[in-house]
This record gives sequence, structure tokens and C-alpha cells, in this order.
Amino acid sequence: MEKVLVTRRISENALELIRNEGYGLSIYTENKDLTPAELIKMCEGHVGLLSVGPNKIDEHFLSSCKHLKGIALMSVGYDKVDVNAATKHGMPISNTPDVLSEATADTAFLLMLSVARKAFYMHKTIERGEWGFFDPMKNLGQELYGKTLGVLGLGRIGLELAKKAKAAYGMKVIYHNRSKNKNAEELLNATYVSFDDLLKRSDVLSVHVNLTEETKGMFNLTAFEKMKPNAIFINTARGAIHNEKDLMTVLQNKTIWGAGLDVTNPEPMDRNNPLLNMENVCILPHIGSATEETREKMAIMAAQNIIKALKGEQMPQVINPEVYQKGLE
Ligand code: 8YV
Repeated sequence: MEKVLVTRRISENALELIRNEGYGLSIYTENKDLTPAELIKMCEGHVGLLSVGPNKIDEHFLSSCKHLKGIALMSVGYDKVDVNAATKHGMPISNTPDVLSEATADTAFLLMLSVARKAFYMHKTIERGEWGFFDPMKNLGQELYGKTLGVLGLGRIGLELAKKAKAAYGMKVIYHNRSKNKNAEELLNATYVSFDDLLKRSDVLSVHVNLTEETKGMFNLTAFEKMKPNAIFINTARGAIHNEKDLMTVLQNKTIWGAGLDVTNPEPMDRNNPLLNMENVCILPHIGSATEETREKMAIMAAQNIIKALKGEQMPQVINPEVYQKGLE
């Protein structure tokens, strides 16, 4: 019986789909990430990999696992994958776009409002017994009504956030992308601006780009220093897109007003990280897509993709469709 390796516990319905197609399953359930060597070893005897979590799919892995017919990621991000190497090896790889856009945009929205009202810090003050005398000049946040939301990467998730921000607070939307998003411009009256203008004009700046060599460390001191003193920085994409030391500096110096992060570098974040105790900072443990509904849809999508790969058919959400063209290795 041909078998699929699944690297985390996932929805039973998704596993059932795979079993119903006549494939066997191995499910790695330990609460620790697999090392590259362990992952390679574990893939032995399997024809499909359903990869959940931060597994590195690089040249070494791909040349050691040529027996796999396909790899389905249960994530939209594929920064752990060397796509060129996969294509060179003729290995189809799929991701899970669209199904997590709303949940992830909700997380960005949650952070935006939580930072604006210092919500996480306020919670801590109660725990510390500091909810005392009423001072009308204390605990003041800021409002979002009519302010400007800047989106870096107005794609699927960025668009969902922009829709919510416009509907809830009448926020003006500006964005910076590699190419213009005409649909968003019509739908939201969004304005395309340069990256520099995005930094200078945003009251809230939310990041929705992939982690690539180009976006790595894009938010450094130089970038943060162009932002407004009332600006809120939100990152629900990947932690390595902002430089944490520089973010700390601009928050301490009040160069920007606050930050909301669902992603850090490294993950998990150290529990003693001083950012966790800052008044205008809200941090979540990478729960962008973590709802029952969305994780179910992601698991089903990944299962459907791996089934297709095993049948020798095109994976619907393939990220390297070039592998299906003839003439490759
Ligand atoms: C996942 C994510 O939780 O989809 C992504 O890119 O970051 C999250 O939705 C995580 O990657 C699990 O594999």
C-alpha cells in the first residue's frame, strides 16, 4: 500500500479523504519539530508528504527524497521551500491559499485594534493589581476612524484586511505591491504608492508579503524612521520581514506608536523578550489561521492536493506548475 507521511496532527476528515482513496498514513504526533535528517528518514517508505509546520524542503531534502511523488504544504507561505530546486527535481509542491485569508486578516484586524487600545497591556495591569484610582488622562489609546491603512502586499489577505478596515472605520487604503491591484483600487478606492510613501503616510501599516530575499529585514531602522510618530506596525506575515532590534529601538524612542505581531523571529519567541512588556505592543503566537473552520479547510485542501499528486494528476494549488511541462529532469 502506498503511504503518505503527515508531519502533525490534522483534521480527521482530511485524513479520511486520503484513506478513502486507498492510501496508508503515517502521522508524526510528537510535540517537537523534526530535524532535516529525521524528516528524510521518516519519508522512507512513503510516496507523499503532507508537510505541516516549518519543515525545510531544500536541495538536500529533495535529492534524498526522489521517491516522493509530491509534497502538499498545509500553509500559504512557502518560504521554507527552495522552489527552484523542487522544479529542477520535477517535484510538484502545493500550498493552501485563499482558505485562510479571512482568518489571517481577522488576526491583523484584532492586533490593529488591540494595539490602538493597548489591550494586552491593560489586561496585564489588572493581573498586577494596578486597576486602582480612575485617572481620565491614563490608559489612553487612539482611534482608527478615518485614518489611513497602508498595506504592503495587497493580495488575498491584505485585501480582506482592507475591506474590514474600510467597512468598520472608514479607513483610507493605500498600498504598495510589485504590481498594481486594479480590483482593489475599484473595490476600495485604494491608492497605489511607493514604499517610501507607504511608510510616510500610513497610520497603520500592515505587512502581507511573502518572506523572500527581497522582503527579509525590509522593516529596519531606516524604514521605521520614515514612519509617523502615531503609526502602528502590524506583521502577520513572517517575523524575518522586520528587524526586531530596530523595532524595539523605534518603540522605545517613540519614533512609532506601537506594534502588533503574530510572527516573530525566531519562533517561538523567548518568554523574557522585553517587547512582551511594552505598553503599545501586542504579540500573538502565530495564530493567524488558527480557527477550527480555517484549519479544517487547510487540511482538506492539502489532502486533496496530495491525493492528486499520488494519482499522477496536477495538484490544484501547485506553486511550481512548470513541473508539469515536459522535458524537465
Ligand atoms: C500556518 C502560516 O499556521 O499559512 C501560513 O503560511 O503561516 C500559517 O497559516 C503555519 O504555517 C502552519 O504550517
